[in-house]
Amino acid sequence: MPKDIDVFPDFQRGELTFPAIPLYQYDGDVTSEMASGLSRTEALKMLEYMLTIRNFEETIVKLKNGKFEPLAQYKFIGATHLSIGQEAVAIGAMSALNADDYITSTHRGHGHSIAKGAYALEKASPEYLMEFVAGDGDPADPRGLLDCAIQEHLNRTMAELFGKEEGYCRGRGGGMHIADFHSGHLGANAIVGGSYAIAAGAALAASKLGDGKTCLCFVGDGATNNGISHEAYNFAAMAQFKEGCPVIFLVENNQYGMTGQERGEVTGVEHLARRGAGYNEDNMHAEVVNGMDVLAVRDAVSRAAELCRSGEGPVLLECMTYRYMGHSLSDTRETYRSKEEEEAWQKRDAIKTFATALAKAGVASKDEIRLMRDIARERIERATMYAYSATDPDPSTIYEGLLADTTSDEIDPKWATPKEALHAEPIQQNRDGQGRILYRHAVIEALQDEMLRDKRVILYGEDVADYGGAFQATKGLFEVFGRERVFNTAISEAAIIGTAAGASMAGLRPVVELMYIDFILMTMDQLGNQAAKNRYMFGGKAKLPMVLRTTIGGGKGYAGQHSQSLEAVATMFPGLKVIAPSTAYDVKGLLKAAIRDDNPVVFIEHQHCYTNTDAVPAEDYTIPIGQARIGREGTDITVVAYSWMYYQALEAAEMAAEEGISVELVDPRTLRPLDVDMIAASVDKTKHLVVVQQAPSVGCYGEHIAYAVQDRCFDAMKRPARIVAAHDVPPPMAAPLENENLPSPEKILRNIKEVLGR
Ligand SMILES: Cc1ncc(C[n+]2csc(CCOP(=O)(O)OP(=O)(O)O)c2C)c(N)n1
Ligand SMILES: [Mg+2]
Repeated sequence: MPKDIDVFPDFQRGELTFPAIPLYQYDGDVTSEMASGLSRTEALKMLEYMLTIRNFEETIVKLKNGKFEPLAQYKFIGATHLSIGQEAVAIGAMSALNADDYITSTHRGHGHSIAKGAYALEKASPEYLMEFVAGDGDPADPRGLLDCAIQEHLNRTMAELFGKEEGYCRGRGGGMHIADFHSGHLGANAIVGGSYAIAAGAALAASKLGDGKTCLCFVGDGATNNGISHEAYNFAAMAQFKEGCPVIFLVENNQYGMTGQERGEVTGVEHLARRGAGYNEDNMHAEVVNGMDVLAVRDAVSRAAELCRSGEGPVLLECMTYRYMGHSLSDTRETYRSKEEEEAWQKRDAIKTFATALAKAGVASKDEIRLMRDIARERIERATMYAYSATDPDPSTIYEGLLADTTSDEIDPKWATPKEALHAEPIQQNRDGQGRILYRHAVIEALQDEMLRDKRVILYGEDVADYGGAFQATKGLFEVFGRERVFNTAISEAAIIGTAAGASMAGLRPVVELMYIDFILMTMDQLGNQAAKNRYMFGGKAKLPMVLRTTIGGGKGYAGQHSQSLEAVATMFPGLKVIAPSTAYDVKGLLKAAIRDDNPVVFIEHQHCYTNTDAVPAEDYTIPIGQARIGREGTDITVVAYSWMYYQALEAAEMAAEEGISVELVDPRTLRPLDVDMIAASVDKTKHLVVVQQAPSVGCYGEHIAYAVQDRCFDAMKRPARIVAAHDVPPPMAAPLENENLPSPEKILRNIKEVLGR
């Protein structure tokens, strides 16, 4: 049915106009805020935590320079991106969010982490605090208990910077990758702009789950020019999200990327907030905020969170601030900025001005402020000594935290999709007399089963909705589940994967589609640096139950950019599982297992297999990820082939049989983790190995299979393994060239015979 969106313009003369973007509109102060509800305690907390962040960062400077006296000899390794000068942004923003709202952060994120954790603890229950301090506090003394919890929070933060087991991420992440899932901190990101889509995805999850949460995405000014910012802004602003996408993009504009300046140098705009006008009719509610005024930031973020909660997100805030130190401690700043400029900003120092305002309003005396400074110093000293004497991770635990060993096989019935939520009767696949259906229908059946079973499973990607996907492998699901669960995205491959990663960290189980695996190269940061790493880097604490479905093509004259077999681009990342089934039976069982797995899975379908048929039980079944299957038993040689190449190898095996050669054909089905045991057992028996794959020979996954098996079976093998691959060229278009390029049954047979010396 055609969409009901009218795309025919009226061609009338006119002009496009945009609502104005407010600049520095806040005109409150301590007195006015207190008159409208800010308590004295809250006001003092803001100063206390700004002082805590400042002292934390100054301690890193001292540690690095050998000037932290108790540890003068200590060698502080790791990055030193400090946020001295920017404290009002972190504190203003976090004081405005709810305890369970999400944030994502940046390489300059110590302040964000301290602020988020502290405010989450401020708002936590005594039971939670007792658990957080592992029984160290006294529930009868709430102030003491909170103090204890704040100290514990600072200890864990500092311990992470020291790379210790007690750190928030067990020393796997360090200062640039702190995450704290207790407090909704979904992780700092050392890839500039890397968290844009993660944040939009977490907000998508909050909106779909209806849990009322908002996600605030801290990004630097430099990050706003990275491609993912555009994709994420657009994703969050899509008109089809009738409930809005509750994400606040907070640009912490400290005036410099590393040394490049957004204003006047590397962009053409005065204010990055202006970009909001490009994404939706209300400019994403963009505004420019004085980031040196903690109350102005608090006001702006409170309003932004309110907009998000009332279904009007996303929001874009640009907070003007300044980093006093260099980009890192190795940057002396002299080549790109003047002392006068630094002094001008320091005159507006957020801590000094807020302390003065508190004193002037009679909220805190000078002595009280001095005392707060001392308390901050003492807390950070304790945290530093704690971190120093905390435990170094044991090298034998290096794999801990890489993959989750859990699934959603057993789920609470509350997650089942209620019948009333369906927009149409579920699809029944037509089976022939032998129970066979198409490979593409097995995809649909698996998706539908899992979506019925668990309403956290949603499906999105390019053209997957009304059109049913470029290869019709999602056909009908939009009609059954509606736009809430099945929707089209813009052509934004990086955002598709990044949002899926973020959504999976925030409670959804998204399945997303990339039309061709060739387009995976558009997503490398989101797949390789974010989805693959976010569990390990954050100490094994995150779960990312997401599935990226994609397809391999080839053999259709589509040439270099639509015919590649790029599975090795996914298998190279620890933290991902990769599946490439050849039969419809395996598609159904493995796709269901992938959706239930709590790890990110890349699920590779093959365009040539979509119309193959196979007996596929209509009942629910899963196939364990990581188990190969013997497709044909044999005794002379083992051939390993997956995806479409399985069929080329099968034909070769049949031809070989006519020449008296008995081939054992193994389909690994899962590439990562690879079932080396089954392949090795076969090779121990046959003593010969040929690996077949569609990708070119250099840097291919077949090299890994050959290596892993030879490493186990060297003594049993009579000849080295042979890889039958495409030529080392991009896929050509012309049929004679493409035919020459793809491994054919004849070519496979020739190699089998060579390996056997026949
Ligand atoms: C994708 C990417 N490109 C470059 C870098 C190197 N780098 C680290 S921080 C930084 C500057 C980032 O500027 P901004 O986003 O304004 O954040 P700020 O450092 O000012 O807090 C650069 C270029 C990186 N980490 N990631
Ligand atoms: Mg910057």
